[in-house]
Amino acid sequence: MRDAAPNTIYLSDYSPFGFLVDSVHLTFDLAPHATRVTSRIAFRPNPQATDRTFFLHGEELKLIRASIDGAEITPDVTDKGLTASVPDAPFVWEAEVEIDPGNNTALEGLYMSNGMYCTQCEAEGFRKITFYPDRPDVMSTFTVRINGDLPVLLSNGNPTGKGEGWAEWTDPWPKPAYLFALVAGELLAHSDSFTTLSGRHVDLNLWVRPGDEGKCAFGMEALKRSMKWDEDVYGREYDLDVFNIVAVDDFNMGAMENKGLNIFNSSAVLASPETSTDANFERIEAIIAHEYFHNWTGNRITCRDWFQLCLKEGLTVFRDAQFTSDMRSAPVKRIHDVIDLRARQFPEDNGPLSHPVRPESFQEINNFYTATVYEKGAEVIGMLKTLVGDDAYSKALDLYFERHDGQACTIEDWLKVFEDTTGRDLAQFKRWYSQSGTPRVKVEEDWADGTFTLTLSQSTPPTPGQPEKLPQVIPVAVGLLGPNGDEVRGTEVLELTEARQNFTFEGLATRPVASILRGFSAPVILDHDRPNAERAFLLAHDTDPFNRWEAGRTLAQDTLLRMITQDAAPDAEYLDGLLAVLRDADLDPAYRALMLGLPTQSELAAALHEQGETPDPMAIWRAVETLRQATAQHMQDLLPRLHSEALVDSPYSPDAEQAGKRALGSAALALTTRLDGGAMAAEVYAKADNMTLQLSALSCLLRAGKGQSELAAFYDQWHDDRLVLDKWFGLQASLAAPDDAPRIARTLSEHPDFNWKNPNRFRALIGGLAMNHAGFHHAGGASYALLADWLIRLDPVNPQTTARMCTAFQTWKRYDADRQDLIRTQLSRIAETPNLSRDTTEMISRILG
Ligand code: TYR
Repeated sequence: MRDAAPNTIYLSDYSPFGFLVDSVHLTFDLAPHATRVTSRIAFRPNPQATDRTFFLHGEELKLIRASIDGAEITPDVTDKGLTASVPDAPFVWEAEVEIDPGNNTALEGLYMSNGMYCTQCEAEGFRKITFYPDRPDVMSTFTVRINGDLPVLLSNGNPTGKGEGWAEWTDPWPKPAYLFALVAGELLAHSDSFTTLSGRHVDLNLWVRPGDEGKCAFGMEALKRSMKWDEDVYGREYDLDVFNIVAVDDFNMGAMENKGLNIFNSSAVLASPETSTDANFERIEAIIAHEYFHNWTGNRITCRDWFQLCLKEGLTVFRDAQFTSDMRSAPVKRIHDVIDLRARQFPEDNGPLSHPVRPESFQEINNFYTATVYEKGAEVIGMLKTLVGDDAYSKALDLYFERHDGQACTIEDWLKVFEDTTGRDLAQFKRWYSQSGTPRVKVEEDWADGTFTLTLSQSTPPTPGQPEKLPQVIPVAVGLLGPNGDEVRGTEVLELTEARQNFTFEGLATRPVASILRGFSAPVILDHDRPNAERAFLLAHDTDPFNRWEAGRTLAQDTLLRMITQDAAPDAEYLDGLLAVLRDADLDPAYRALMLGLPTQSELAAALHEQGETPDPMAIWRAVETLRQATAQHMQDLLPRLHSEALVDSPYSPDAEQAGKRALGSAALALTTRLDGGAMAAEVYAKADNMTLQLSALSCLLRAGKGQSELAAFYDQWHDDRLVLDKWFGLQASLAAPDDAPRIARTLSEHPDFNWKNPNRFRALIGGLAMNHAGFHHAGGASYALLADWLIRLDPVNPQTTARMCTAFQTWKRYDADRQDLIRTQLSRIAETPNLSRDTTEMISRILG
């Protein structure tokens, strides 16, 4: 579908660049407001291309001079780049430009953070550094000389020269410009080394600002574990003599996989027991692994164009999830991922921002670093692996690395290695990449004469630009349980390929209970109308840990929906089933903690909307409160035992075992707080010697409407630690009672520590409010207005973070007419702001629909 937007870029318009780049030499003369960048680039005509227009991207650059083969030229420069006439033979392009990193608040290109120079080039930031064909299919080797009066000067590749006030780096591996990086500053290294499978010695450094040295050890260990794991599991070795990681405070995303020089948001790498929670440690380990794994899936093999983003991101998320499963608990990791998918990807896929895993058009690529591209992209790979089997998956990956090393590839290339290794036709499977929306799978059961029949039907609702959907290949993992809970049929993968299909199981003595979509074998919404007694049975007996958890989740959701719509009382089957699971000391504490979780209020709103009801955020909030209270009462006698099982008496370690105990302890503390008014939480807070306990106790108190003195003490203790202070902002906004939330958030936004230009701080407060479902949807619309005020204010400073935060409005059409009016007013107000960025313009217009 072609829309009218003039800046829209289409996958179908792809054509290769007219020239190849043989080498790039860059010289940086660093100065905060007048950095000079000199480039010498060897071009040659691309025999594969027909269009020989010589266009180089370039934005916000002051051109000082340009030459071709040594002869000065005057190119045609616009605000997007330049064109010049060039020889029909190899030639050398030279240019000198001036840029202003000190005033670069968008954090794309070369910018400054606390006196340190750093870069962010994915997706299209390199064009803010110098004129260049800034597209991922143009790959070259880079040599970089940095002149600057700073002790640490870093770029990609290996160090090849160094002196007073300068350093030179050479990256022997051809790469696209989005993987370029430069860092300069007063930094300290936490150093270590790793010897690869074939004996290459690699120096590892984690560079941080003075004062942060004590927060590096965990990240370094995680890096070494990642390097080893990629050798063991994928046979992938590191390919340079050094691997540098730099922590930076001002960063739009989590981290960036620049070749040999990963740049991390400090929140995604710095960790200590006193300042980081168990969840922070786990996330850091996963992000370190993710960026490291990109060295093969992203860097050695990159994307032909940005429509193929899932080629590197979906695969790398899948790989980091495998890593976490191996390092920690596989079922717990799977449940976490499904919770996250439902919280972030499902709302996207079922609202105005829905887009395919491989989008077909965009205006601003930064708006497509989404949960769909990343997380659904990873789910698609998981399904592929389930369908072809583990061995075939390994063979296909080996072929992928062998066939495509050094290339910029497409999803077609990716699927072809699977077709070539397995002989399987993946044409229908490919729809997972092109169709947007979450498929619904309806389950019907039949039992006659020893034969159990499952009828599965699939349908996907219309999404923007895609009114009609075709059936997809959906792997549905199924197991059957007998009446005493024994598994009478082990897990089998049914392949649902048609709109409606029957699957039969013969020779059964009694009617089984089916456990369907085990391990969440496909990212779909299951519609299975079955008695709660069966769900309770699965909660007690399912041998598949994911589905056992899911049975509890479904019961919880069902009772909450009936409490909301029919004023029903909390369901006894749910409460009894939960109690039995929590009592089972043989079950992993982390798993039991997950069992105590509930669907989010936003998920409940989606479920109501799906049933044709208009969700009332306050009614949802009250139902959740009531159910938590009933759960606390029901578990009253068990809580002391849970607290003692959760005790950790050895020194703090972020490992899965200890973290699991603390998770159970926190979940139990939340329930205890509902019974003792916060006495125990205050005690835990006072004694806490790590951030996990401190934060969980503080959360319990705030949720109970208490904890003001603890909150003040927390600020006094931590106001100098920017990452902990983010937690202080986030907690208050996300946990405020619905009626207080808009006022608390507004007051915090006037706090002197609300450095709103720092993306972490902005996200902590404004994102925290957006996560507070009933507070955000407060009836008067005060939170909507506050969010819009801040989006309008941030947009000229940092379009990327602004555009991403607009997603808080994406579910607006679920709600009542009054709320829709209030939100529409705010969306229009943003849309009408003069000079709104391309990023935010695109997001708002898609959300408005
Ligand atoms: N490629 C990064 C990753 O590992 C994400 C990223 C994307 C970071 C764009 C920054 C950015 O501007 O997922």
